[in-house]
Amino acid sequence: MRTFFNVADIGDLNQALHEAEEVKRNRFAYRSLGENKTLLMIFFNNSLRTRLSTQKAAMNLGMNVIVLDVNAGAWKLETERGVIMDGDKSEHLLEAIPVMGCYCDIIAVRSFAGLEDRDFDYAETIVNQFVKYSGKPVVAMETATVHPLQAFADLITISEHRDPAASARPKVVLTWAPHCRALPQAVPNSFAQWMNAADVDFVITHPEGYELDPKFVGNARVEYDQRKALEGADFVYAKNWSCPGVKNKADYGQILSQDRSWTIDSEHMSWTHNAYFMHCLPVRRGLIVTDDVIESSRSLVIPEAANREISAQVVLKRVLTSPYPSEGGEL
Ligand code: AN0
Ligand code: CP
Repeated sequence: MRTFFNVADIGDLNQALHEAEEVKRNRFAYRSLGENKTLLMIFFNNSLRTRLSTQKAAMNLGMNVIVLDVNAGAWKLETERGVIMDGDKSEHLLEAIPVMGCYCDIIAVRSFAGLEDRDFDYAETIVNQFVKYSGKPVVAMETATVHPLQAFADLITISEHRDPAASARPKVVLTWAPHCRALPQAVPNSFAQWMNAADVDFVITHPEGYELDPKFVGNARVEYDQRKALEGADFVYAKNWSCPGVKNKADYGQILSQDRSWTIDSEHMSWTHNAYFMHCLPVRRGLIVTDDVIESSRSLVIPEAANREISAQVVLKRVLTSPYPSEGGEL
């Protein structure tokens, strides 16, 4: 595996889940794999979980890790080609990326959607330049449109908590929930992509106008009535996202609704099949979910975060063991 962006990059999901189980049982079994190898983690945006869990995963594999917060200490980077750089940006991404590539064996990048220009974001303009110009394998730590380390950790968490005695596939519901700031679509996009590939019955619910990009929705059932969607759910995955601009490009990145009736509270959970509550974190209590639900015994938010170490370790292990240079292209 040379790049990690999409569910297809990980191949067979049962095999990946099996590997996750193995890593979790003995996370120090592959310490020599990463010897004298360096992971460079580049952050254009804030992070708690991704930063800590990916670094921990690399250390479990015996890797050296360098972390760079681009906005706290590096030169301000120009991302557009062809501009006269007479503003506040001292360096161009086109030099910075190959320079970063010189110092590492794997580059992991976090670069959120700007939410201003849909085409720029959905073309993955920033991360694709890392693929093109770094000369190194690239791992997404949330790009403009995907957050696969999170989706993989969520899948691991679901497979650990699904009822092994149940004959039917578990019903997993991705529900939009209100928020006060415009957030990217990367988390719901990847969650949908991974759930579509997994052995689950997957439903998406959101208010009108929040339709995710069809390439991520795939064959998932979309139900606009949140109550109907939640009925019989085994897993409720809440997340806010801003308008993906599918129906109306001009609305891209906008907040179209702040409807608090979508906030997950105990009444919402009572409609489900005693479902587990999931969220990738960070979460705003009172907007996305009420205190009692997130603190309940059915809340999986901490196990999900714990599994970020496992998903990252499986991914890094695979990159370290795959022939290099090899397959894998732009997003
Ligand atoms: C980010 C998002 O919604 O994409 C990161 C989530 C992992 N969340 C915020 O910016 C609050
Ligand atoms: N879930 C997640 O990616 O969290 P951070 O933004 O804190 O890394």
